[in-house]
Amino acid sequence: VSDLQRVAEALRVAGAVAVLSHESPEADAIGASLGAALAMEAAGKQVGVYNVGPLPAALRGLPGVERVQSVLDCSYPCYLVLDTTEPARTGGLLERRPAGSQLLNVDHHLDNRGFGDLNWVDPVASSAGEMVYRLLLAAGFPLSPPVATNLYAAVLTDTGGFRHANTTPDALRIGAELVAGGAAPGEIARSLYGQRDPRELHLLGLALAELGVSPDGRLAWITVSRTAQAAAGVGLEAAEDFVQYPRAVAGVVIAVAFKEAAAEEVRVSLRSWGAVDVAALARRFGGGGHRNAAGCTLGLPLAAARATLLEAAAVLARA
Ligand SMILES: [Mn+2]
Repeated sequence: VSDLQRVAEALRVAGAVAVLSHESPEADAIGASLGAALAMEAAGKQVGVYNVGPLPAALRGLPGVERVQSVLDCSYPCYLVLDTTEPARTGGLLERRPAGSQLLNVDHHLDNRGFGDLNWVDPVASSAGEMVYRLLLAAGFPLSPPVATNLYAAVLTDTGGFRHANTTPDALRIGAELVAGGAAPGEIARSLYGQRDPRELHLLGLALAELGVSPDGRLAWITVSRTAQAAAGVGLEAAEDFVQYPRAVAGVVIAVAFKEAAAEEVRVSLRSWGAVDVAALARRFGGGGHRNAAGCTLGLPLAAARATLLEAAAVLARA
């Protein structure tokens, strides 16, 4: 019996399930959660969806998103945790989980800690959305258009719009199945990518004005300072995808976005092309992620954080 089948069976027999995912969620966390929740509900279960947030505006078009709650103040016999490497990343949602309840861990991160009573971790899967799709098939839960829409949004986001190296045959096949099941690609793309506030683009402009490139051209970075956030009138939630711009510079193998959250708190997004492993780099600074997309947080002032991280990244970029 595979891990997938064990988790599917646990969900099949559960009467009530809490579905959780990581803090600062993107469409994979929320789309996978809502897809699983709506399908299990259609299969007759009592389901709650929980995330501490904050939910970016781009996710507000996902079907059922109004059901996401930030406080988990009742108990369930079964907890399904999606897209989350370790319990702390739920932002405390699991703290009051009753003894004897079942914890199911479904994730595609290589550095997942295996914290569940049952664990299905598949680092080859493109997204948690893809894993939930396979889970629904295995458990016999129905695929409705709202479920398909959420899961399509999840797969689309984590593959960078079917552009990243994790755009596997399975990701594309499942994408096709989800479209056949009622997901509308044009509407979903607009809902996810066509919701920008002009102030967010102003912040992007300020960040791009400080684009840096290493002398050898292999490393590029941008900085989103608190000064820029104040000037633009929006915070870091607007800057989630800004790292794609230094990554788009010709010849670059590692891209970095430095996002100043507080006087001594800098969130770092890392992206790479090909075999360059930025997850290993992120882990050296207490973070994690995937080979080509990772992140960490440095407890340093902005300038020191940038100097420290860029020094390590430059070595990796030359290798
Ligand atoms: Mn994911």
